[in-house]
Amino acid sequence: MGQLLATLIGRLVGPRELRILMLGLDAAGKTTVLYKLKLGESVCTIPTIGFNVETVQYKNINFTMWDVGGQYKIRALWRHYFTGTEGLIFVVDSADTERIQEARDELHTLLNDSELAHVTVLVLANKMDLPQAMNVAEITDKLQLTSLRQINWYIQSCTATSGQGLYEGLDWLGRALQDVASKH
Ligand SMILES: Nc1nc2c(ncn2[C@@H]2O[C@H](COP(=O)(O)OP(=O)(O)OP(=O)(O)O)[C@@H](O)[C@H]2O)c(=O)[nH]1
Ligand SMILES: [Mg+2]
Repeated sequence: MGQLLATLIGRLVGPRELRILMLGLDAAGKTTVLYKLKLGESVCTIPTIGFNVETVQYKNINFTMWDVGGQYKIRALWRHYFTGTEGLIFVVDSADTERIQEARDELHTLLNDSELAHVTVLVLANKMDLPQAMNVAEITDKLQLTSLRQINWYIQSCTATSGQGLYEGLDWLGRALQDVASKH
């Protein structure tokens, strides 16, 4: 009986579980984001072939983050990770002006998929430490975020290598998904 009560209470106040999918073009910084959050360190990455998955606990939420490789040839694999996704973190290299349209196309294609149509989206405008980085307004415009009328989205500038901006992004995502949960 005591154990049952403990389990029930644990369920009520225990950490919330959220399944997060992290996508974006190759070299946007997804794996750097993941391990900066997990380890608090900027790790030396190699291009991801396949995926990394880690659980990041922050403010009573367990974010299970799936970081899937973004190289063109393996983007077809992204859809295998859609099921059950509550939040999408779309990572963009803010300094890559040449590929921002490609990033826009990939994001809009993702959100046209019925499995992701109701997902909550955090765009991480990464690599803000680079001098040529576009600002948030410019990236919002280039990604055509304001055309996503059915989607609850937010754009956060960040630098994955230093960690600047990452927890602000998680704060928004946690709150936005809390609102979704409380409506059901
Ligand atoms: N200057 C700068 N470089 C960064 C930042 N974040 C990541 N990088 C670098 O960008 C390169 C690619 O980072 P990854 O994290 O491997 O990129 P990815 O999105 O996981 O790439 P794929 O696995 O190929 O999809 C690495 O050399 C990182 O060190 C940042 O905020 N600033
Ligand atoms: Mg990677």
